[in-house]
Amino acid sequence: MSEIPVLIRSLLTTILLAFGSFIPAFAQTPLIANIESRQTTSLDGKWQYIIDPYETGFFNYHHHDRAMDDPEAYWNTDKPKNKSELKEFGYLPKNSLNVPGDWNSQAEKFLYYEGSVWYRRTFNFKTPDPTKRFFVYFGAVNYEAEVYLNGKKLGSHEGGFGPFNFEVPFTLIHEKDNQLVVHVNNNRNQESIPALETDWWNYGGITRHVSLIELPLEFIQDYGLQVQKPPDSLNPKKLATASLWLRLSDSLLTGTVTVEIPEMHFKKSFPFTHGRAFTQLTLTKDLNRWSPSSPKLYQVIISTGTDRVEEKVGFRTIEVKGDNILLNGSRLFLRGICIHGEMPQEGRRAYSRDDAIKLLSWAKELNCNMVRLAHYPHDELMTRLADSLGILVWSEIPVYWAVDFASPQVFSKARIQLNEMIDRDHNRASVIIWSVGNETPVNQTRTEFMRNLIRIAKAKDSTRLVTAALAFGSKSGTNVIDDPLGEFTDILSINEYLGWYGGTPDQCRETTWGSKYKKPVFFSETGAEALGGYHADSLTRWSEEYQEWYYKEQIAMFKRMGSNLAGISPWILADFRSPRRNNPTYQDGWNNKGLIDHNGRQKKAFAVLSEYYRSIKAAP
Ligand code: GCB
Repeated sequence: MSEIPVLIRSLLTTILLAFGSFIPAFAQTPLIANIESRQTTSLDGKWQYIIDPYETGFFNYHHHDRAMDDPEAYWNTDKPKNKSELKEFGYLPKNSLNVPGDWNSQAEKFLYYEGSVWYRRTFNFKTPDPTKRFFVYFGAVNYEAEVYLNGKKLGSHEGGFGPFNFEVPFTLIHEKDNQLVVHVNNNRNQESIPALETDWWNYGGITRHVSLIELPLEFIQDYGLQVQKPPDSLNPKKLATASLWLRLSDSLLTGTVTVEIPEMHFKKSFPFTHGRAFTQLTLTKDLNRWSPSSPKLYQVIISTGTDRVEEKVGFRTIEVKGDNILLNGSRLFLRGICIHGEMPQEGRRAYSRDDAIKLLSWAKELNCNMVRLAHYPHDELMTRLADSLGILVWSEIPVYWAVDFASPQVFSKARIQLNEMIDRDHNRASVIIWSVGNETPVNQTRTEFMRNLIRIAKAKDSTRLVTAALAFGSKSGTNVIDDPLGEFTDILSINEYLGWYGGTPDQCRETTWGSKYKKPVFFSETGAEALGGYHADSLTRWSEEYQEWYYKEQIAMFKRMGSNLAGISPWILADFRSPRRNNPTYQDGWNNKGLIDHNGRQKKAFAVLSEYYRSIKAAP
């Protein structure tokens, strides 16, 4: 790499060394891609906490902001300087929470808690190396996070499901007893994304993994590798062209980058300038394209003079032609299921690899080739596992129901969450659909808001489909999909509950579906509740038999639609907690539309859907 940035960097390092104690609040730094392939130190485990509903850690008794060095500020040390000093806060091992994990499921006092909690983790570190850069990385914190290390603010982040990282000047890291403090607040708010109303539990806390990343001074920030669309994809035996873009950590950098795909005996070097590069790669004619029936991933190594990342990449194309979705040029029917990021047996947020394995194995058992990860980006472990299991993914941001569509600030929050979702997962072959929201009310302000999100998603990633789930009421008879947002989405995604919210399931028999737009029609939701283990005749609501009947009628309706239907993802794989579900006999704080109940047991409808999917299962 060129000499100038190295000089600038060492100058900066010297300045930081000299003025280490005056380090200002650092802004959030661009997301570092593929932290799995980086040198990291895990900061998971037990974190001590203080519940702070009055925000005493931030404000004094006249509600003035505490100064950074205020000894009563909760980001500063809780150890009194001497035996006379007053301290009215403290972190203790007896008050500990597991990270990753939501707080609600870890102690009874947290179950309904919405508000502010301070987390603190102490750690030791080897002597920090001045020729390295350090970042603290969070998989997700719900909803707001303010991060401090050793009494200095590193930055803040808003949004409960996106990854973020802050740079840590090496002068701030000590060998012993580093104090990482995170203030987390999960209050619901009309100016947030999502806003006040959701049909899921507002699990608070540091819900995903935390790590300290160590990188060279000049490193590979992000890259994207995608095989290009047809005509190649029509003939898998033809040479395939892929495009590769690369962004370095610093916009001043020039140098050479090398990309290798050992299994294809592929190696190419090309220059980068201004910290960026773009090139076309001609890949082997025997390229094995990624699909659910053959989820082939290739090891890809990208290196510069100073940095190297390894990635596993699947090559596939996804596109829409008329009312069909094509994967690698062939028509695809999506045998999907919606999933919340929650483990029903434990009533908690999903966070581990075992959780991801459990959820996606259930989807496999259902004969699915696709999952809709509702209603927010799930843990990266899910999309990475979907890549290796061959499960197509719909990923969504929580622009859910009624957010404040007229507010430019709210739009900017939605845009940030959309960018974070795409930034994290744009190299996942499994992810074929970005969804910019769910069941938003039909009016012009909302349509403009959503349309602008679609524009952003497409500008950022032209290789995937973009959609939004549209609410469709529950009307029997002739239904025409005419939501004006449908003009801008790649596929028409409809949430429909005919026979649950209104009428009985037999209404499906007289119902037909048409559309104002010639685009693939996808039923992104349909479902009925059943309390696991409750049996009665099929006309009895809340029984497993009613749900089973509902699925039979819906499936018969889907079959009648024939090739006019591009797929379905019924609501939902497993029961999940929701404070709006207050029927004391059949719900008691749970939405029981799962095909799997709170005990992990399959309800009768599971077999109905799984048999339907088995009967239509064909490659891909
Ligand atoms: C919907 C929503 C979903 C709800 C579901 C229900 O349309 O998109 O978040 O949980 O209905 O159960 O009513």
